[in-house]
Amino acid sequence: MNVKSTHITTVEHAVPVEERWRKNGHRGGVLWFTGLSGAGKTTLAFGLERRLFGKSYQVYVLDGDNVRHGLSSDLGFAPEDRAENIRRIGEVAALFADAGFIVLTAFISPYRQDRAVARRAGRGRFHEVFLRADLETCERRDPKGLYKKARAGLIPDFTGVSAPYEPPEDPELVVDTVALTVRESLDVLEEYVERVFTL
Ligand code: ADX
Repeated sequence: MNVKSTHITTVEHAVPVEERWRKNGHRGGVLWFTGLSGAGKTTLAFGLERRLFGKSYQVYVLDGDNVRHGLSSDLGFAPEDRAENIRRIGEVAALFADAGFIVLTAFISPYRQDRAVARRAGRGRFHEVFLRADLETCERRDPKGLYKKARAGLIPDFTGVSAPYEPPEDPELVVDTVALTVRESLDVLEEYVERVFTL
């Protein structure tokens, strides 16, 4: 990663991350959801946040549509814009993880290279979760009516229609959201969180 500034240093935090973990009762880290639009990223991220919050976890969701209204409001969907979007989210998620949080990110993040950048930012606390659902199913779900618009030629660079989705090659977790109900998917995710973020 290129750093434009010169004459900058890095300072140590006064509170070591392990102390934050002890206070929270769990480790921090990033659960990075990736998958097609309609695969279930938003539903499962917010559903998992609700469940974990109820169990006193420090947890927060970063969601594509929300972040694109603020942090990434200057970006569109061309490959270089998506790369910058994912780079920013990767850095923000890593900061949240450093602050002791379990961060759930819900972005299509269709390019392997961009996800690799986010993984590096997460420095060993990055867990890639592939929400697997075939295009046909996602298109049938079409929760926002966007596939219909994309097929009508109204949305350029639409993932799965006129832009690619590169599935993860070696994700930490795969959730098949076609075979599983929302509740079953949340059970799998909750179990994973309890396994990897326990002190
Ligand atoms: S990403 O590719 O950069 O990771 P991100 O998750 O932030 O995408 O945004 C995806 C959301 O933006 C979709 O859920 C959809 O609501 C909306 N969207 C608008 N245009 C597009 C497009 N061309 N391709 C994909 N999603 C789009």
